[in-house]
Amino acid sequence: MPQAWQPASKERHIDASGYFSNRTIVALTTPAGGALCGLRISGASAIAIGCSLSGLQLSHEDHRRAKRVWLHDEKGARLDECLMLAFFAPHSFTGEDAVEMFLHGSPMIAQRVLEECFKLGARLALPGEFSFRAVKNGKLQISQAEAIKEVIAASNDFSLDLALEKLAGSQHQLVGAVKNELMQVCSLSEAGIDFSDQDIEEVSLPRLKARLNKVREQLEALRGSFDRGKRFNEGVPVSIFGLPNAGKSSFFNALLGEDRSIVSDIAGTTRDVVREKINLRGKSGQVTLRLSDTAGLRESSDVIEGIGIERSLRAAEESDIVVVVIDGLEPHFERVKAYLDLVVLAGKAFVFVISKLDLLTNEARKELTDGVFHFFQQNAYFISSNSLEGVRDVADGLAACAGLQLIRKPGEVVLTQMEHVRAVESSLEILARAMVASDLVLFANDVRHAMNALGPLIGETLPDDVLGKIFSDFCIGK
Ligand SMILES: Nc1nc2c(ncn2[C@@H]2O[C@H](COP(=O)(O)OP(=O)(O)OP(=O)(O)O)[C@@H](O)[C@H]2O)c(=O)[nH]1
Ligand SMILES: [Mg+2]
Repeated sequence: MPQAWQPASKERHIDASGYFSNRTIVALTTPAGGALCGLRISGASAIAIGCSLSGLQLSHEDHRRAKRVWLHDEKGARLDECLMLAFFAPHSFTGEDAVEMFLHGSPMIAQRVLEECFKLGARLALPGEFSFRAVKNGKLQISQAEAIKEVIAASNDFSLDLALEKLAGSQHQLVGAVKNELMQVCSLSEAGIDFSDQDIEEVSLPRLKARLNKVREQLEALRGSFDRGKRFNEGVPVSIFGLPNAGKSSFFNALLGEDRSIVSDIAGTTRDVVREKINLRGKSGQVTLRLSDTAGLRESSDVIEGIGIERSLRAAEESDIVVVVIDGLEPHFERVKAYLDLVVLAGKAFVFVISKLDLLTNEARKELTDGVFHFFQQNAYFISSNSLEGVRDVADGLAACAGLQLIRKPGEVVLTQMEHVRAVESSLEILARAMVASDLVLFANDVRHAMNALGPLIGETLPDDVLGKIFSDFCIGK
């Protein structure tokens, strides 16, 4: 049978078993080509390789001491002058003996030093293998290792702050506390089984179920955080909404600073949803938006346009912020309002933008401001996508509005990984079963399972291939 066509996966296929080999590993920790280039060696031969390259006799006294040295190859030829630090196990990032060097940033030097390390017995590290070893040796929690990846990949201030908090251990602490509570409920219920002939209130099923309910609330909140978590990394969804020819695509292009959507004076130009990400700098930092330009809304006998309009309405429903663009020359407030009434807009923020400022008299501006206020009880921005007047103000308003969606309570943990949500969901399912358990034996059993289900969030009970997958997404050298 012919195989169904599959799009090429972007995943790198790395044999997870490679992570379990104990050979000494080496990799660049910074891209070569800058002023300096970092190189890290970790494993049993790391110190010997450092000694061989530098001619030094490194001892425990040299732990974490920077030394300025010349490196030479086997034949005594100069490789580079560099700064070198030795770390003795277990006091290193990986928990193994390690050497770090800061070479001059020449790619040629980096290549020569790497090759010399290979000759001396090291192999090139797999992506994230240093972090993997740190986790394996108990130097780093898995959620912290994942946070390193997120810190490096963060593309806006909000996702960076979230990742840094995770790196500091916030997720690990919260999940650890939840697991502890489950463990206690489990122990109490087991004690209740042992003392079932005595009537001890503390270990009675109703009492334990009440205690469990509190844990469920915490886990529910954690599960609910994922939707917001996506907004931190992928951006806050914002759709542009309005009648045909209102100037939606012109505004979209003006905001992006590029000619992304087709603009024309023919009503119904945009058919499909055009999506683009943009980073805006607001008062509370840089924020990412997922912007959608959509088809203008009107009654249309054209089937394709009709589908586009349906998509516009859905895009608005899927957004946190709806930018309503009103044509400054032909505002048609009632029609705009009728379309807004068609979509479920509860909980959304609105930004009203009146276009074509360059063609408006002061009198018209006043009428338009009043009109928006009358129909929508909102203030409006005026913009010209031609002269770009007013676009900066809308951008600032959007950044502020999106920033509000991402505000977290102090210490609030937000999940950003699908695997973690799945683990929380499966734990919640088991806890729901525990809540209707008819006796302590069944109850204790479910609570224990629910506790184990949370393992992936703090790096317990992870099969090797899953571990390998987590680290293979890292960059090499981390
Ligand atoms: N003078 C002026 N013309 C504008 C401005 N914004 C849009 N236009 C013009 O208005 C017409 C429609 O602009 P579009 O951006 O394509 O409008 P749209 O809302 O995307 O329209 P549809 O895709 O058909 O729904 C084009 O001729 C634009 O050049 C503006 O700020 N000033
Ligand atoms: Mg358009």
